[in-house]
Amino acid sequence: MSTEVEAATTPDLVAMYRDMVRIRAFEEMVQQLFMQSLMSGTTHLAQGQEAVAVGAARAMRPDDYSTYTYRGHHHALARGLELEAAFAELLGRATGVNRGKGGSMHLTQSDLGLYGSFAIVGAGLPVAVGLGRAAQLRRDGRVSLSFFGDGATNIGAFHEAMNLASVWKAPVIFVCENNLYGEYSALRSTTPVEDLAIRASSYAMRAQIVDGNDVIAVFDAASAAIARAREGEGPTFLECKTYRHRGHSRSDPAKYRPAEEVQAWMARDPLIIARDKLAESEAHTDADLDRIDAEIGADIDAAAERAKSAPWPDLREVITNVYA
Ligand SMILES: Cc1ncc(C[n+]2csc(CCOP(=O)(O)OP(=O)(O)O)c2C)c(N)n1
Ligand SMILES: [Mg+2]
Repeated sequence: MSTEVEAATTPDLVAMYRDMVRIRAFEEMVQQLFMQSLMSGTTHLAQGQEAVAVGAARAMRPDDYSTYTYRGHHHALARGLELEAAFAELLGRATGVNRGKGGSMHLTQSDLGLYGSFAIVGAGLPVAVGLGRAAQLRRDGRVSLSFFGDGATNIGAFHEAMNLASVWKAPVIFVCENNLYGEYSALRSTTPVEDLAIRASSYAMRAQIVDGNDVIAVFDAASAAIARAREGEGPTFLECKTYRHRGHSRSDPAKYRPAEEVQAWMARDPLIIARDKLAESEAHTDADLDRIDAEIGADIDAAAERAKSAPWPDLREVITNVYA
């Protein structure tokens, strides 16, 4: 059985720009809500990495699967998670997508193909292989995309998942968001290779290095990998080179990163790259794009306000849907 809704075959840059702006503005608001102590716990923002999530999501079919990490707002929103349900979840409200029990690190909605954000580094990869393998056995044409950081490539589960996916020729795309840093450590201090794509060769797996800040480059690479996976040609490893604008979590000012490095990557902000391309096409003036930004800003403010006034879960719910 295959779905009648097919994935996009040509990139719609305006739509992708909108998606990226929405994610950026969502995370700016999340930062503010944390600073105002309206959210508890911690949060891991992905500002700067929006093009990976949006380019890949736009290449997927609605019934394809995603797994991702504690840094997962961008992946959940890119695949259609509603703003208000996301804000309410982070605020612990009853209207949150997981009824306020998951919070920032666990945005999950199976009917959008969002099979989970995993806080244990590398833990989402074997699950993505299982989802892909199940689709392969059912012959339903679905593919499974696993998003993870550079740090995960030094975890055993990464290697086990890559190996089995290759042996089974499972329809799985391994998407590494190489942002050059693990929790606080530079990749070069933990890893002997600069290009992580090389690691796929141990598993006889096709791999590609992608400009992870160029949403069209990500869309094209993901589309090609997904098409091969659907045709039964097996898994692909995509190494998306990118950078996060902030530190690891809200308590990390990231002082350990050289200022020139930060500046160089800020100049390659995925939103700037997309705006430049849209301006080149002459169909969209700066004023048009500013109008899009303002519209989305208003949507974000309204969704956050609604979530802030949403009810708290009933006390009796405290022991439902959790392992005792
Ligand atoms: C197995 C495991 N070890 C350590 C940690 C603590 N930890 C959380 S995030 C992180 C860094 C991961 O870096 P990376 O995979 O590059 O992802 P990024 O945070 O850059 O998105 C670490 C070590 C963990 N959650 N799980
Ligand atoms: Mg990283």
